Amino acid sequence: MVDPSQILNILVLGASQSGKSSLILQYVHSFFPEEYDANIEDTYTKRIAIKSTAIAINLFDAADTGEYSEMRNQRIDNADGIILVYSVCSKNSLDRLHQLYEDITRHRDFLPPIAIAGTKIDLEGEREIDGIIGEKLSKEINSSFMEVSAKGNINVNEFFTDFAIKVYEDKINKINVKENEKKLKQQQSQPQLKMNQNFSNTNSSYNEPDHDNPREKNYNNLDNQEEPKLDKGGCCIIM
Ligand SMILES: Nc1nc2c(ncn2[C@@H]2O[C@H](COP(=O)(O)OP(=O)(O)OP(=O)(O)O)[C@@H](O)[C@H]2O)c(=O)[nH]1
Ligand SMILES: [Mg+2]
Repeated sequence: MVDPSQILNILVLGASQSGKSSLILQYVHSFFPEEYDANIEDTYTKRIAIKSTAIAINLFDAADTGEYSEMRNQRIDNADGIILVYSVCSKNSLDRLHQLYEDITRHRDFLPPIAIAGTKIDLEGEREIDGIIGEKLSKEINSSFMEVSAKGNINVNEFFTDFAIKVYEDKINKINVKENEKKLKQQQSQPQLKMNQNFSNTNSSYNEPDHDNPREKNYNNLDNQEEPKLDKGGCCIIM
């Protein structure tokens, strides 16, 4: 069975035409599509090694119709990490990013790791958003941040790899916390069981041993063969 920590489900959200699909395709297939393919929803898998462990990263490329989507909400629920993309050449795409972030916080009580990508930095002459603005936003929402370009293949690998490591560590932590909680519950239920046993023992009436009774003789013989078990509370040792 595959260890669940070895699969990272990462949701990629952002305004239409912000550059989500191009970014994912550059990372997964080292390819920049010259033709614009609108609103294609797809899942891409990239396999990498993190700390010598083989990890499969599933990237969900979510089309942004701007409308309510039950599917998107489910993906927000199930995501181990979320990437928010805006284009540095589009103020509208940054506004949309704010809305998407609000949708996420409304939907999930505990946020997964989030990373912001400001893309299309190869189009420096068309820039509408300064890098400091993206940086500031990422600090406000406690996310990672990098400016990238799918077309120029700038920072793409670094952006995804750094984030995957963060998501992986977060997932391992969550799994460990769950396992510890499970162990604690088991430990808490065990003394309860012992107490119940002790309670029933103290309630039972004690009879003088009848040494002529063959069943009791048998017990005595067994006792003699074994070391007395002193740690079993509530029992009396028959000498
Ligand atoms: N110059 C430049 N153009 C880019 C870059 N990334 C994407 N584009 C262009 O921006 C347009 C939209 O890119 P997509 O990757 O399709 O954007 P998207 O966010 O997937 O769009 P939807 O699927 O409609 O939501 C396309 O024409 C791309 O060629 C980039 O890094 N630099
Ligand atoms: Mg797309």
